[in-house]
Amino acid sequence: MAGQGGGLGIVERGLIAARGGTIVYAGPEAEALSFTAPDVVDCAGRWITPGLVDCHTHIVHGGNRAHEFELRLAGATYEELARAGGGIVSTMKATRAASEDELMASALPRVDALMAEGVTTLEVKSGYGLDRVAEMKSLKAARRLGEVRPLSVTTTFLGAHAMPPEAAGDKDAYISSVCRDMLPAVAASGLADAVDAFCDNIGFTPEQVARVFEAAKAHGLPVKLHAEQLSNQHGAALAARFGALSADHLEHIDEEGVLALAGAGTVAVLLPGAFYFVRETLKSPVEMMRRHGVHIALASDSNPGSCPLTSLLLAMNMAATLFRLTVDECLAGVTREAARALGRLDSVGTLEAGKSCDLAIWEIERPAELVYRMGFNPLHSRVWQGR
Ligand code: DI6
Ligand code: FE
Repeated sequence: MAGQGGGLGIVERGLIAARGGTIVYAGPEAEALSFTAPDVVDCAGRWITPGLVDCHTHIVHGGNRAHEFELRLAGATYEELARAGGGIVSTMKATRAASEDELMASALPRVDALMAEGVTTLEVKSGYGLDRVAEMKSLKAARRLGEVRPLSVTTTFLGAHAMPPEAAGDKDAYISSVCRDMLPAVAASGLADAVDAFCDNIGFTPEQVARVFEAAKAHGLPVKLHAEQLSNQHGAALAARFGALSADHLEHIDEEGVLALAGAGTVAVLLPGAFYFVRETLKSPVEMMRRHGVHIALASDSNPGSCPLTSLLLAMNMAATLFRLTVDECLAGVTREAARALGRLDSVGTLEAGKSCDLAIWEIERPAELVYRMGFNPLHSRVWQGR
């Protein structure tokens, strides 16, 4: 995955050496300096990729929304349920009612499912607390996932996700509390690595999002944005203007938005599981993104409402089948590009000296098998920080 230009940078008969959890050599075995290592693992012809990076999840939350799924099967739409006080707000109630321990315990089986398919870096958003106490509780639970599992966790504060009922529909006042109360407390406690918002007709306007982004910048936190998921609010251009790490979803993005992402180097994170699960019909303009040289990442969007998915392998298959991404784009999308979308390309996402020795070792004969199968896990083993 290393190096510029397209392609996967495949190395046959490769060797990876690590010391203290950091890669010191990755390349052809024949070109490696001779060294003695106490632990040599012969991967016996298997394929090694960077450990997978899931750069967009809402995996910490209370409850589930299986009942809303049944209502949707009976004809209700995702947007109607949200407007009727269900949706994110119903998960908010369950999240507020859960303790930090309970939030962590309920997230662990989902995290384990991702890890079983080779995930070594996981982004986790808050956004189901919607007040200072519950947002901080969620972020603490997220941080602790990385303490109880061999996995790197990055956290994102998503206070501007939806309106809590007590805000009584006053979005500007709620955004003020996000900026003046929640975000400073989150930043001061070091609980978030980035700040996100939901810019949409059922979320917040670009003006409201801009206020959140200004506050994030004032606290030295990078930003990312849920943009153009259900409608085109020109959120991608706003994100680009703030130098966002990523703009995510993007089914409704137009060419102006694509150009803005390209110009700013903001990664487009595609979430095919959410597209599938809410039965969206408009697709992201992938060909236009390619033409303008936008970086494309893929993520699970694991969340109880629009995408109860805990498989990056299936996300890749969906991206290929539904969005016509190539195998190379899918694999780069869950490694190098996902790392870029987290601002972590310096430490993960490719197999290069100086990066964390995070590996996924696969029982496959060619990389396309990782994208082609549905519901089959060919992971042989997983290495995180050299272990
Ligand atoms: N868009 C999404 O797809 C998730 N959040 C967002 O802003 C879904 C959140 C949910 O329905 O619980
Ligand atoms: Fe999301």
